[in-house]
Amino acid sequence: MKEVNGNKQAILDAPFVREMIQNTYDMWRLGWDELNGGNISYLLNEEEVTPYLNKDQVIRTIQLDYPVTELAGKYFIVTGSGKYFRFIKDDPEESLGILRISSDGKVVELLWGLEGNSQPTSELPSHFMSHISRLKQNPDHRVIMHTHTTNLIAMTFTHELDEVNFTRTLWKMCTECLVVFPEGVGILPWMVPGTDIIGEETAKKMKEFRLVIWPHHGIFGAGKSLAEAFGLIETVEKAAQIYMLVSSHQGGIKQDIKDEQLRDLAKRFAVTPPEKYFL
Ligand code: 2HA
Ligand code: ZN
Repeated sequence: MKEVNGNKQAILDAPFVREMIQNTYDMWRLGWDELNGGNISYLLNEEEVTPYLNKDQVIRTIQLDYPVTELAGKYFIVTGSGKYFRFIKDDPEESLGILRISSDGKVVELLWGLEGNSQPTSELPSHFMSHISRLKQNPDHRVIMHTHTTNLIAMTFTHELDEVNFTRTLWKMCTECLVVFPEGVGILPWMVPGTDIIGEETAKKMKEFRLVIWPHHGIFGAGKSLAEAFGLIETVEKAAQIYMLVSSHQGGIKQDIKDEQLRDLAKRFAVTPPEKYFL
């Protein structure tokens, strides 16, 4: 669709398409997204998409089994169901889709991509419900990212799944963690993925947290940009990696960051973690 001068620009050069390709490939390279694991949805402004497509030309509609009236008229670029992050760069038109939520919130209108009758991510309920939650917290919110971070998944087997204790452990693994996610991390019980119920539970946690852990599965991250959502997840995964390293070390942990040092950090970096994290 390369047309210039008043016509549509090549959509594969759109910054949001380039960013989706770059992020999904980086996520695969980090070992987070094996096979078809992981999914992303990225809220776009109408002005961002209209240079690249005719917004009145709906390719097909896809029924939602839960209405998302709060998102009516909003545009998203999403990853497709069953697509391999490793190969999105080779086949973006099949692997990615630009959608608009209909005015009644009951269907999504496909405007570009998901060729070959591809479907949007199986985790669409969790994504849309989480967007609704995060937009209420922050009008600049734009991205929901789900991925299978290796060390974090490992940690959900060996660490108790209490949100306060889990957060405290992560904070103590790398000095800057508390500054990056001062609100802590939310944790769901193990649940079947791809369902409305896990979507509702994830979205409830997203009122308080930008990071929600699905034990033995992976993580949901939210951000104002792909870079921010990725960076949050990357930071938690790094802390989890250090936890797995130190807890498998024969000598065990000999010293760590103390609570009063966490308080000093919060003060220095002007973040206000909830008091529940300080024992
Ligand atoms: O296969 O990660 O949770 C995509 C997923 C589902
Ligand atoms: Zn998953």
